[in-house]
Amino acid sequence: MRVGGAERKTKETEVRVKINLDGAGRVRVDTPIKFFNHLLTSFAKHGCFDLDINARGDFPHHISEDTMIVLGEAVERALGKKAGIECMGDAIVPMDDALVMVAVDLSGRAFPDIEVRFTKRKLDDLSSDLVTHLLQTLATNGKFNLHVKVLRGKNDHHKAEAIFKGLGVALGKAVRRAPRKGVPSTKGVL
Ligand SMILES: [Mn+2]
Repeated sequence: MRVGGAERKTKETEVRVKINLDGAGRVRVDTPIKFFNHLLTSFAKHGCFDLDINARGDFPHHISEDTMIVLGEAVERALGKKAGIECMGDAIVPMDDALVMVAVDLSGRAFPDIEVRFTKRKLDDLSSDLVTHLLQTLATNGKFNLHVKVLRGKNDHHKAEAIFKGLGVALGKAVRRAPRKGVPSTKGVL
């Protein structure tokens, strides 16, 4: 089982994350931001990860951002040396009117490219401007390439949920074991 855990305690927030990449979608996400919990639960469910998150703090921006920092670190720890995995993964995910593309490469290089626009300021209790910020934070701290593009869609809730489902599917594919690949780079090291 590839399990990674990380913690962070500052004057603003206290966050604990544990992820099992070889899990079965057993999820317990406990933050004060309901819509954020919903997005992370979708992510873990569709990646078939076991995910245990507990986060508290002062403001939703700090709590959600620090959770993504710690989640990125936990994913990186769970991956270890990354030998014998697919390394790349992608997903095109519809959710009614929304259609979203997500692609990841667990390259060790932090490179987020997130293209989404929301019409509403809030996604229930999460500020919509945080979605891009949170995805950037995850890719930066997990040290992977993350491309997200919303191809179609009107409903903001559907767009956001399709992104996090796609993130789960794409990351789930990227971490899948591929023993014949060895180290998944022509450099011989990642
Ligand atoms: Mn911030």
